[in-house]
Amino acid sequence: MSTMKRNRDVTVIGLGLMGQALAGAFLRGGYSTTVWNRTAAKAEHLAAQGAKVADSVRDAVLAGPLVVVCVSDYEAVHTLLDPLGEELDGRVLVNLTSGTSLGARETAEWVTRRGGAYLDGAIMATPAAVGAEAVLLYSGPRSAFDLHESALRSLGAGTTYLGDDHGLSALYDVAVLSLMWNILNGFLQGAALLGAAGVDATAFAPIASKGIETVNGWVSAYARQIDDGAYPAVDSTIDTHLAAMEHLIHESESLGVNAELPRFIKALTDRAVADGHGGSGYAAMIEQFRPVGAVVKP
Ligand code: FVH
Repeated sequence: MSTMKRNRDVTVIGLGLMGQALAGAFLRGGYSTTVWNRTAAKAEHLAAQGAKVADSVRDAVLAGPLVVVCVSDYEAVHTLLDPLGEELDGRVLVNLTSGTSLGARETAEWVTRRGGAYLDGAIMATPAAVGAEAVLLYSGPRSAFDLHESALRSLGAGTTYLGDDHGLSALYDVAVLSLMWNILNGFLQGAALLGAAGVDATAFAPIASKGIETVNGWVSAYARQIDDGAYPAVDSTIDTHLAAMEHLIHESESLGVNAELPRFIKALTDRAVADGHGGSGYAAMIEQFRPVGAVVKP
């Protein structure tokens, strides 16, 4: 691998909603920004802001030492980059396309074989937050992150390096998506229940926010219990939770609200009780989510 150089030239490949926001943030940060997109028209307003528009993916990659790609999926990433060879030698490729940890690790091997360094990234924000408060996660070689840290920081105040394992960004990404959908579905279940009694979702919203804050306050202590593999019932036992879940199911059923989600949660909880965790704290439910036969750190 050639010596990696740092300068103020950056490339952005993929100018969808997110790619345009990324390129705009680099331009505002004073970086000389080269862009390329399959549909060339999407580069026009960036060109008006000072971006250089490359004629090909190859020219875009050759324009600088830091190449950021953000397209729909990994298939598109490979469609664009597989025809390249030595052009990646000595460059850092940062892939901000959403995908899986396996895809990230395979792409890392592919880039490394061509003499480049690979950082996988996850954007935990909408385009409007890019260049401002956005959280962006990176994983891959520390040296590659360090080399381009200041450029990457111009994309978001929440820029975070996770570690050498290229798969970590994608894993954190899906972990946070899981969190988001579980919280949102809980809110929607609650809004449907109250809606059945004529209560507007806007009336529920402040109480829902307080409930989310309360749960937020439990996360650190539960994380410690999960890492320790011991789940003392500091606040409430799983048996107590189970009784409340039954109220939720009965209310939902009697009001004609969809009860599939609470029934599923109760089914998991029944299994935890059957495994002997009725008297444990809620963090013991982790055992219903771990892969079967997972080895827990001592
Ligand atoms: N937008 C968001 O809020 C989320 C936030 C979290 C992370 N995501 C991920 O970012 C990736 C890109 O998302 P996007 O919002 O920019 O998506 P689009 O606006 O739909 O733009 C898609 C770009 O991908 C290009 N593209 C797709 N397929 C190909 C292909 N086969 N060859 C070349 N380019 C391709 C597309 O090109 P064009 O249609 O304009 O010609 C756009 O540049 C994504 O992984 C999100 O999960 C965003």
